[in-house]
Parts: sequence; structure tokens; C-alpha cells
Amino acid sequence: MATTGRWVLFLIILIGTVIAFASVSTAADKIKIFAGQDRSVIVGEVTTFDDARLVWPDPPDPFLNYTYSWDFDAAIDLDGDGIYINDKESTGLHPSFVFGRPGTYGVTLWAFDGVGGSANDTMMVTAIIDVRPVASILKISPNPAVQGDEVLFKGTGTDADGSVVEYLWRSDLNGSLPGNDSFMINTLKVGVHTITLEVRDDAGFLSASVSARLEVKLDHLPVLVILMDRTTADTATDVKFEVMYTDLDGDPPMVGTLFCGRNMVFDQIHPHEVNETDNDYRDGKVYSSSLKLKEVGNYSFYFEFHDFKGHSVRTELRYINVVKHKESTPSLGSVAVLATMLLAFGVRGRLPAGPPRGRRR
Ligand SMILES: [Ca+2]
Ligand SMILES: [Ca+2]
Ligand SMILES: [Ca+2]
Ligand SMILES: [Ca+2]
Repeated sequence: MATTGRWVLFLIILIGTVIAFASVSTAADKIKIFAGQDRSVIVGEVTTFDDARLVWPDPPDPFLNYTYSWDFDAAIDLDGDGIYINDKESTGLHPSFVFGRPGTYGVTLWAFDGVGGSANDTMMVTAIIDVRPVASILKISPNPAVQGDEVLFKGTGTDADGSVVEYLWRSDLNGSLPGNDSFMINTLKVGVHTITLEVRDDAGFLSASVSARLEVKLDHLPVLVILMDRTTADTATDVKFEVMYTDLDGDPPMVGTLFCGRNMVFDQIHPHEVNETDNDYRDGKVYSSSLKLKEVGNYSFYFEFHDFKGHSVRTELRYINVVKHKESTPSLGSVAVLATMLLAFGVRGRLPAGPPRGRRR
């Protein structure tokens, strides 16, 4: 009996301990607050504590009414209650405040859940006398641009009481753009970009953001059209291979190649411009090569062109059947002329007569 009694007592103590720990941890987890990142602010400027948040519960308990209170100076006990971090200088989760004098301030945020739970968190704010830098966008060119174009960005930053140490360019479509006061980029997405620039000064303060609009249009792929329709040739013929390259944006080809050969083994030939003074690729430009196909058989060929933006285009495969060149024989015309001449000179009678029919055997 005594043993059983001790066991029961032990169990009661154990359960009590577990419950006690559970309730302690529940109390500790009841509410948790984050005042914000430590920061530097400018004396006399409005500062908003916009990164303060309730850490726990997450999400906030919908049945509770949370309230917040801020103390902006841990060195002063404003309400004289002997506690230096509980002066109710503002309410709400994201208040604004102006620090009137330079210095380092302990800023404390208090949170209350309305049912007896509370928590606080303190951040450090350094208030500095400084003039903010000023950013401006000078140039974005070309604008509108075509996808793949190198676009030049030019900006400037000034700081009345220091220097500009960083340029922060951003596109709402591409995200942050790498670059200093000026840079080139050719990987901008198609669409209408809002470009923003902020600059940072040597004291770490950002300028106001300035913005500009940039339109990047879709790049048209080049188009290749074979201009010839020859399907046969002989081994002595010069075969003229012709193709027209067109790019609606006016992009020139970087390299153009005619692939021509038999049994899918191709020679590569770079055709020349038919008109060297034509630099408008929007309405097409003709390229040509003349080749002798010296072997008898079936040739196949196609053209492939690359533009400066990394696009390549290729025509369909075409065929030319090459036959052996025949040595020239007198034409009917020249035979007729010869016959007329012979007649004119009366040679007919003197032509060797054929063997008499009677003696044919
Ligand atoms: Ca106080
Ligand atoms: Ca205080
Ligand atoms: Ca400054
Ligand atoms: Ca193009």
C-alpha cells in the first residue's frame, strides 16, 4: 500500500510539473514583438518605423485586440515613473517620429494583447545631421529600344555635404540593374519599364527615387527567302544561288552561309552582297554565290544566316540534279547554213555518190 501511495504521489507531482512547464511556455509564447532594424536617421526628418511587427502569434489571434506603445528615448523617463523605456510617446504599429537632436537613441516598442499579455523590444537609432543626396536620370537611349539592343543608361547623383558612393538602378520588369552612374545593358525584357534611380551618400542615406519610362519592343526574327528556282544543272554550268535576308527592325546579318553538297556533306560558302550600298535590311537584301557543281548527282543546299542579336534563321532544303555536260555538237542551224553554202557553190553534183543500188551486196 505504501509503495502504491508513493507511486500515485510521484505521478501527481510528474503531471503537475508537466502542466506547470506547459503553462510557463504558453505564457512565454503568448506574445512576441520586433521593433525594427537598428538604423541611422537624419535629424529633423520624419522617420517611419515601418518594419515593426508582431512576431508571435503569427497570424495574430483574431479574437484579441492588440495595442502598441512606443518610447523613443531610453535615456529619459518622460512620465517619471522610474522606468525609462515605457513612456507612451506614440501608438500604433508603424508610427512616425522626428529626432530633433543628433545622438543614439534606444527606441522601445511595447505590445499588449488586452488579456494581460505584453512584450517589448528595443532597437538603436542613430540620429545624424546630414543632407540627403539627389539623384537624376540624364539619358536612356535608345528609347523605345528593340529587344536585344544595347541600351545606354546615364544618371547623376550629387550630395551637398558629402559624396555619392552608390547608384541603385531598378526596372519594374527586370529588377535591379547592375551599374554605376552610366552603363549599357542588352538583356531588358520586352514591355514598358519604369526605371528608377536612387543614390546613396557617404553617410549611408538614400536620395529620393526618380523614375523614367523605357519601352522595349519585341525583336523581329530575320527572314530568309531563296530567290532561285533552278532544280537542274550540268557539270559545266555556273549555278547562281540567291537568297534574300529581311529583318523588320533593320538588324543586319552577322554572318551568312550557303551550305551546298551531296549526300548531306556540305561545303560552306559565304555569299556576297549583290548591292553593297543597300543598308536597309527592313525591305530585304539579296546575297548571292555562283558555283560550279562538278560532280554528277543530286545536290542539296540551304542558307543559314545569323544576326547580331544571336538569332539564326535557315531556309528549307532544296535540291539540284546535276548531269554530265555534253560536248557541243553542230546545231541544226549550222547544218542548214552549211547545206545552203554547198548548194550555192553547186557542189551537189560532185558529192561522192552512194554505191549503186544494184551493187549493194
Ligand atoms: Ca517612464
Ligand atoms: Ca523613455
Ligand atoms: Ca549627405
Ligand atoms: Ca530583328
